[in-house]
Amino acid sequence: MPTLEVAYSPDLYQFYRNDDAIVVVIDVFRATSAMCTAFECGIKSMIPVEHIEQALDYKKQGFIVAAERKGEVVEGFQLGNSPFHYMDEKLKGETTVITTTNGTRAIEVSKDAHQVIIGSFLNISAICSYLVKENRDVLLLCAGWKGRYNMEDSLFAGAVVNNLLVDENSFDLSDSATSANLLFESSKGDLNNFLKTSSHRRRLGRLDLEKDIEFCLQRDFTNVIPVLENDRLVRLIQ
Ligand code: 3SL
Repeated sequence: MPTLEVAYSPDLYQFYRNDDAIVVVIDVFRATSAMCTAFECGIKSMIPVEHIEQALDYKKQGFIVAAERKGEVVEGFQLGNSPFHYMDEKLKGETTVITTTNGTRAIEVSKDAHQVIIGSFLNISAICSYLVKENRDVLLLCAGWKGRYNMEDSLFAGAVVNNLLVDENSFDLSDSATSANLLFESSKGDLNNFLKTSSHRRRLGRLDLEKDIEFCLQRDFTNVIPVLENDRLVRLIQ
C-alpha cells in the first residue's frame, strides 16, 4: 500500500525524503495559489527560483520576474505573489520567473522527488483525483513560514488526507498525515473562520490582502495541476 505523509516545513523534508514519492508542494497563502491561478489564466510556464539574485539574473535576460519577500513585491520586480497579478492577458503564453519567501524554497528542496506538483485549495479536487489514480507514495510538503509550521498549509494537507481516506485501504498514513486530518476535521469545513487567527493571515491582513486570502480559500477554481519539469513548472498533461 502506498504511503501518505505530511512534512510541515521544508526544513523537515530531509526526514521524509522519498525519491519514489509524488511531492505536493503547498503554500496556500499565496505562492501555490498564485501558481495555480497563473496556469488557469494561460501562462505557459514558470521558473521557480529560491534566491533574489537568481531572479535578478533572469530579469537581466529579459524575463518577466515575480519576486515576493515579507508579503510584498520586491522593489525593481514586475510582479509579486498575488493570484490577481496573474489574471493578466499580457501573461498568456509567457514564461515567467518567480521567487517567494517559502513556496519556491519548498520546490527547491523537493526537486529530486519522483514528481513535484503544485497544490492549493484552488485545484484540490484535481490533486486528489490525480493522487488516487497514480497509486504511489505521496508526500504533502507544507511551505510553512521560514522553516516553521503554519496553519493554512497544514489545513490543506489535512483536507487532502481527508479526501484520500474515503477509501480507507488506499494509503498507509504516517502520524503527520493523521494529525493533519484531525486538524482539518476540527475546522468543520469552515476554512475562513478556522484560519482567522493564523499568523500569516494576520501578516497579510496588515498588508490589506484580505481579498487575496478569500480568493485562496476557494475550492476548485481550476483543474490544472502545475508540475515541475526540469527547471520549470508546466501544466500536467494526463
Ligand atoms: O512564502 C511564500 O512563498 C509567500 O506565499 C508568502 S506571501 O503570501 O506572499 O506573503
